Amino acid sequence: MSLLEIHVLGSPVLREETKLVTEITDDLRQLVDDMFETMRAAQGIGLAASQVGRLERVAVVDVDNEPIVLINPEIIAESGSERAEEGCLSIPDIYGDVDRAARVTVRATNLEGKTFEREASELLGRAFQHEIDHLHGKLFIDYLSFLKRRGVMARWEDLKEKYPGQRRVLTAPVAAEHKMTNDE
Ligand code: K1U
Ligand code: ZN
Repeated sequence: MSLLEIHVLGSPVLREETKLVTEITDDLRQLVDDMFETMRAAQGIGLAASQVGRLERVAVVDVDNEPIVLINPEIIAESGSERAEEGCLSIPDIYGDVDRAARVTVRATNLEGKTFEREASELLGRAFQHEIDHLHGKLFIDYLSFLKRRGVMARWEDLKEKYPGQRRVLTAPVAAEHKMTNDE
């Protein structure tokens, strides 16, 4: 498994429409493994392929220790509305309140090629919507009011200097049992 670089706001790939996956290949399985590793290293609960510079329509989500792979996901039903704060691994240190459907039903394919449907609310439902948006080139800041978005973009002008090449380079978390102590 490898840690992938995460593209940050301003990288054109984040605005691309992803392409339907037509075949589950070893390359796709590797991508999914790497995406889970990258998502965990970044302490996220989801990650879409476009965030790591790939255009396959695939995302991973893990809320409450249940890893979910979403290949060609679509929202087939939604109800209600709920506002909650969101962040994005591609826009570090920026947060904003976003109105989303309170409950969604997602249809997707898993890595075994099986189509499944999953109903979700609360954080899982929000993560599904956030990741599916990524797969269509949409970011949570697109939902903010003109004034809030203007504020976000002004802050990002300073923050973006930390990400040369519009990439965020992660370091693997040090496993607790391998942590160096002063005695070593
Ligand atoms: O796609 C991404 O950028 C990952 C993003 C997804 C997300 C889903 C739902 C709400 C906000 C963001 C994150 O994982 S960033 C924030 C995060 O790690 C987190 C958010 C809420 C609770 C716990 C962690
Ligand atoms: Zn995001």
